[in-house]
Amino acid sequence: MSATSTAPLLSPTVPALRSLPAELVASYRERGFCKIEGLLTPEQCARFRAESLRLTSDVGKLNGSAGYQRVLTQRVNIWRDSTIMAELTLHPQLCAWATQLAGMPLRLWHDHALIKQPMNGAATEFHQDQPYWPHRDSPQPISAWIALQDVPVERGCMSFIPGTHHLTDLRSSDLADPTGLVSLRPELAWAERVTLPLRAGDLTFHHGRTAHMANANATDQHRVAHTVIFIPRTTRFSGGGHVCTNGIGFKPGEIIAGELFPEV
Ligand SMILES: O=C(O)CCC(=O)C(=O)O
Repeated sequence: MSATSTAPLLSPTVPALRSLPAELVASYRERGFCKIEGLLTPEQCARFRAESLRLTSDVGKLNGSAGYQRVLTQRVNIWRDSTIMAELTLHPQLCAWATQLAGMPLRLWHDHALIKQPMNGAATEFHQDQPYWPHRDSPQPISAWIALQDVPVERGCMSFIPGTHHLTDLRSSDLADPTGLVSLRPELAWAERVTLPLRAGDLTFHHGRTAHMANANATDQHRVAHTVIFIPRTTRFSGGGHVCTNGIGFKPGEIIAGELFPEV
């Protein structure tokens, strides 16, 4: 740069990215989850919440078994249908934190709106995420779960079982079945559980193998969460079926890549 040139000014509306403290990263790697406060302002939450509810208002009529619909109203890859939700899914600070925690370059796997209807009466039972996915060579998948309104325990916040991301041999369990994960590993019935209520705009990150659940929503308001799932750029297609890869034509062993799975 010449002595007379000026450095470009950062737009005042784009805050500089913040790094996470080393202790928090170490704790995430050891326990498989962490909580971070203050990703979004109340105004941003209100905008994303309204868009999420708008785009999920007819989802219940479209898909899912009755049992599953009671647990969650979900819309996968909402970022592809809404530039507003894409702003959240590809939020630079969110992507930077995910990359720092995973410790490797990532791409988007998918996002979803995850809504619990008022008084839905059904918890999302303990499960690991990775067994549902058609992936291999994917050592550090990481999910962000962002609260778009206050989520106290009684509105369906998340709980995690520390250290379960080290369990690599489990199969998928039914997230409407309270005995599902425990039937695979009975000792998990006695494991420590960490429950993390969140204020609007706060989030948790969890490893794709960390066992987690969310309580039923016992309030008269929707519980609106937005989740974003990132996978290492090394992740290969295993050949299994999944709504995000069905029909794309990946061959088993091929790296999952392309504009539907952007690098972040
Ligand atoms: O929001 C929920 O009820 C469950 C979320 C979940 O299982 C996940 O984000 O992986």
